[in-house]
Amino acid sequence: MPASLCGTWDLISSANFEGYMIALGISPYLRKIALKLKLRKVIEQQGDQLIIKTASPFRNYTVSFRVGQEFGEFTQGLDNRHVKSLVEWEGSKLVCEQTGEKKNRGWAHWIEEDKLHLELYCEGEVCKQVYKKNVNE
Ligand code: ECB
Repeated sequence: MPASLCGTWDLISSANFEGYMIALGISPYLRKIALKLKLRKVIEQQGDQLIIKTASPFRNYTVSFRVGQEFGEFTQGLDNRHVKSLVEWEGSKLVCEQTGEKKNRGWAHWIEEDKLHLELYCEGEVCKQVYKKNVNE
């Protein structure tokens, strides 16, 4: 059983977020704002059902899905695209494939040394983020 992703997690490091956003076609203006955000993940899980909230003072984004079941995702407030998403456990990694206009797009979450790790990828660009558990929330 993989370590639980559940809880409130605050961003402590981010690499190549810029490259990922460029691959998604985000404007320079929005990229500049996004790069400065203190992102937070709030993850809830009940069996195969997960909710991942990405929160920031600027915008929030929530995705809710069942592991193993493809769903239509609209990335509202991000790049505003419609994709078909499928999330599956690959060992201890929770891996999402987002099929649509952008090739090789998706993300993966896993726990390593009590930290929540995230890779966001799109068309060859990989953004790597690490989150620390916030025990006060
Ligand atoms: C929701 C806070 C970010 C708002 C950034 C605003 C403008 C920039 C527009 C697009 C940037 C592209 C992605 C933003 C990065 C993080 C948001 C969620 C990324 C994601 O797919 O998270 C997954 C995995 O945790 C769950 O949705």
